[in-house]
Amino acid sequence: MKTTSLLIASLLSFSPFLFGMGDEPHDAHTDAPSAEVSSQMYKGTGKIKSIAEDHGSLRIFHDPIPELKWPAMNMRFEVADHDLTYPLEVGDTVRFEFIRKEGKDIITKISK
Ligand SMILES: [Cu+2]
Repeated sequence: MKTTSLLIASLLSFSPFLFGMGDEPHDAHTDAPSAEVSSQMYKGTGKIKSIAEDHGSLRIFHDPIPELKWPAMNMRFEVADHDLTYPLEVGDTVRFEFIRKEGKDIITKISK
C-alpha cells in the first residue's frame, strides 16, 4: 500500500507531461483539466490547407505528434497573433509550435 502510493507520487512528480497527456480522443481535442496544468509547448510539422479570412486560424494537415498521441490529421489551429499567418500560403510546408489552452490549440510560432 504505502509503496504503491509512494511510487505513484514519484511518478507524478517526475512525469508531469505523461500526466497531462491522458487518453483524450484526438478528434475532440478537448482538454481534460489535467492537460491544462502547464502551458507546455508542442512542436509540429505539416502543410497549410487553408487560412481563415480573418487570419485568426489555420487548417493544417499535420504530421503525427507523438507527445500528444496524435496521428497525422487535418485540423484547425488558432494563432496567437494574426501576423503569423500573413507570410503563409496554402500549400506551404511549415514547422510550428503550439500550446493547448482552454480547449484550443494555439500556434505561437510558425515558419516555412
Ligand atoms: Cu490534430
